[in-house]
Amino acid sequence: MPWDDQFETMPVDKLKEFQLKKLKETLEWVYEKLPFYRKKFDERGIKPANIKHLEDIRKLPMTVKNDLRDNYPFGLCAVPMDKVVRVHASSGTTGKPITGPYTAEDLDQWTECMARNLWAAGVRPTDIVQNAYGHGLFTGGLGFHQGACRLGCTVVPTSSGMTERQITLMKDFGSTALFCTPSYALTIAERAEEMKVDVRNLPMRVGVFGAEPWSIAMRDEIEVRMGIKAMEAYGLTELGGPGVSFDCEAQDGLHINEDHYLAEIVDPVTLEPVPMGESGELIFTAIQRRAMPMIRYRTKDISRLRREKCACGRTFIKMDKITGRSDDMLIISGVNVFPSQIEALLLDVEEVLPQYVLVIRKKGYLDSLTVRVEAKPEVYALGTEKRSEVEKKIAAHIQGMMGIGVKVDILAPKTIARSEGKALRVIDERPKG
Ligand code: DLL
Repeated sequence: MPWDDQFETMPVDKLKEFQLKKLKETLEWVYEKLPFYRKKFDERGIKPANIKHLEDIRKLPMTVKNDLRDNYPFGLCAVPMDKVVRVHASSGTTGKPITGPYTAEDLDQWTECMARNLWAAGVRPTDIVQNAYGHGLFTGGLGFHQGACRLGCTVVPTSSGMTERQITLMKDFGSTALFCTPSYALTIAERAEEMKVDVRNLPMRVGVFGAEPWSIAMRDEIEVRMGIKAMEAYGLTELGGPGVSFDCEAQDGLHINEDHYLAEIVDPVTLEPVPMGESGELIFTAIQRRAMPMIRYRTKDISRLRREKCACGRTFIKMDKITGRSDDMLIISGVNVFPSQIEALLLDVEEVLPQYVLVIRKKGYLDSLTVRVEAKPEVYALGTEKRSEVEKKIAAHIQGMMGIGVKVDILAPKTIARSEGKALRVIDERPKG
């Protein structure tokens, strides 16, 4: 049984009717309240009343991250500040942060979306949940907190970092669920092994991970090392945070909370829709939010949509795990490469740890890729000859599977900085501009 039996299993035609109703209301709302959208719609000669079918959404202009930056901090907020009860923000590595204001009702909807997410992951009111997402401006900490509170779980808001303490509390409190980024889950697993704590023998049974791309191989690795089910959450600050889509027990794609988010997939270059089932960039329209509804937001996240019957009974459309971002897609010798593909290949190699960094440099006109990966301590100890053998083996594996030549550097264990939040996996040393 899903958390919400009204929407999560609603027949698709009814769901679409509901979406159209909410879309129309939202378009009227932004057109009336926000000069930003009114101007963009007027430039295209479109009035909200022209949208009569869901497909008509394609007539509307898209919104991009820069629009949010240009309107920093609250230019895209459609309600007066006295109706805003919370503001989150995403740090971003460059430029101004992206802000996410919420009305009380927006917060309530978000909480409901997170409750669905956690319930579908198998979290129950009896769980003691250790929430190791960063608490603060980042939407992960408080989003998961609210969802777990709604379920009635025992919530332990550890936030991220202080890894030893995470493990001690996990043991002392008997935590049964863990919320954090997948890379931090691995950091915890590794530290626990060093502390001679076998997480597999603790009551911990399920993790809900997200906020960064991770491969299925990495999911399997976490499941084996921690002896838990590794479930997923997806979302972004611009759309209210996690809770946009979520894993169910089938672990076969993430159900999108379709009564709140209208999803499209487009070709990232032409911005034209791609046929259902084909890979492209995810575009979302938030159809129930009021402080900052988003119209056709370009996520830059690459995925596929699948409308199919799911074993769990939910009718919500599914998106595949994110395979990368259209903007950090690497092009190496003409081949499109996503860091997650390389990660999956590294996890096939038994001599190395799942700790890696990809370094991109420019060599003449061509990009070159160096994969820096840590060896397991016992392999590293075997000396340079063994290391260069493993380097060659990995390079050949990547060449064989992806058709690109890379340089592999085997590093000593513990040389790559461990993640407490989103892992830094790519260092781009190409000249800018
Ligand atoms: O990362 C929200 C979140 C918190 C999601 C906790 C899940 C769990 P931002 O900081 O705004 O929001 O970053 C959003 O992170 O566009 C994706 O590129 C990436 N991302 C989020 N979830 C996933 C996921 C939060 N499950 C950006 N898989 C998004 C892959 C993800 N990438």
